[in-house]
Amino acid sequence: MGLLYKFKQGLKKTREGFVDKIDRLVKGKKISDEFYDELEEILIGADVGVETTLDLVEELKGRARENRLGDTEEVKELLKEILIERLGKEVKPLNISQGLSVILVMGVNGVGKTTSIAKLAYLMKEEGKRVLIAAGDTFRAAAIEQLEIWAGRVGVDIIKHKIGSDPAAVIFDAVSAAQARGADVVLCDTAGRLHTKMNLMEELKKIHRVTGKALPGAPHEVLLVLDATTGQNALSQAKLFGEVSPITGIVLTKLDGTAKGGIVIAVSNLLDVPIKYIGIGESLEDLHAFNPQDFVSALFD
Ligand SMILES: Nc1nc2c(ncn2[C@@H]2O[C@H](COP(=O)(O)OP(=O)(O)OP(=O)(O)O)[C@@H](O)[C@H]2O)c(=O)[nH]1
Ligand SMILES: [Mg+2]
Repeated sequence: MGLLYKFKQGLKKTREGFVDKIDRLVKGKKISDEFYDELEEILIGADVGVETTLDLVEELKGRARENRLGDTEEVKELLKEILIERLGKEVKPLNISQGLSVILVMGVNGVGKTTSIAKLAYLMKEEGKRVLIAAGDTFRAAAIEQLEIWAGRVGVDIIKHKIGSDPAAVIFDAVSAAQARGADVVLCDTAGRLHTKMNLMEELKKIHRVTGKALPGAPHEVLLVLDATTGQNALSQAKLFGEVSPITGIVLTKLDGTAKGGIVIAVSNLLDVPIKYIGIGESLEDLHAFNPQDFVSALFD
């Protein structure tokens, strides 16, 4: 099965629930206020968000007029172009340094942090990198076990402490071990839930601080994992976590599970942080570096 085919399959729900509606609209209507109103409805319905939709359609109208576009098929092509422009055109690679790089992975419970770490480890290992995983979610015993199983499947080492121990200490140890073993990357899991929200945020701050002590310049990346199926809620999570630690990239998971993949456009438009990876399934090969051009063409072409 080809990679592109799998990628398209992963985005099937969004293509059917969102882009197919645009196609039907384009086939059924001439350029008119009604056409644009309906387009707005479709975009909002696909979680592009009200603010982003209004902004997007205004630009679309303006440019369609300037370019004297005659039919809705051309408007659809222009929409694709604008989407790619807004999504940023290029892939935003991870900031991996020459020596050891430390990547913290954060997010609320259940969004896909642990799975995404396994998938990232898999991708990096394929690229020939030596990867170490840190079991920084010490809140649940099952979390450590889950990560161990993934590490075994991928074939990378894991550093863990006992349940209930200090996650910052686990990560400190992992960074030291990585230095001693000459690893290239440490991927750090963190908890998504503690007894209270406040504790979690304080804990993440501490992890950030201690990581910098373990290795000057670290963390090199702080990835925030957001679940695409939670829609606009994902945006408020980004705000909350952004207050704790500077986020350097978004991993948007579970795009395969939603027809509202327009959330990609909202996230990219409203957050100052690039989407670096998207998750489109539960297996190891289902994390992809986010490429706006490929994304838009998988949806529209
Ligand atoms: N369909 C689909 N499922 C995903 C994807 N990413 C993660 N999942 C599933 O989401 C569920 C939760 O994933 P975890 O990786 O355990 O999430 P977490 O953020 O580590 O959760 P906590 O440790 O409880 O905070 C699992 O069943 C994963 O298989 C994805 O891209 N697509
Ligand atoms: Mg987890």
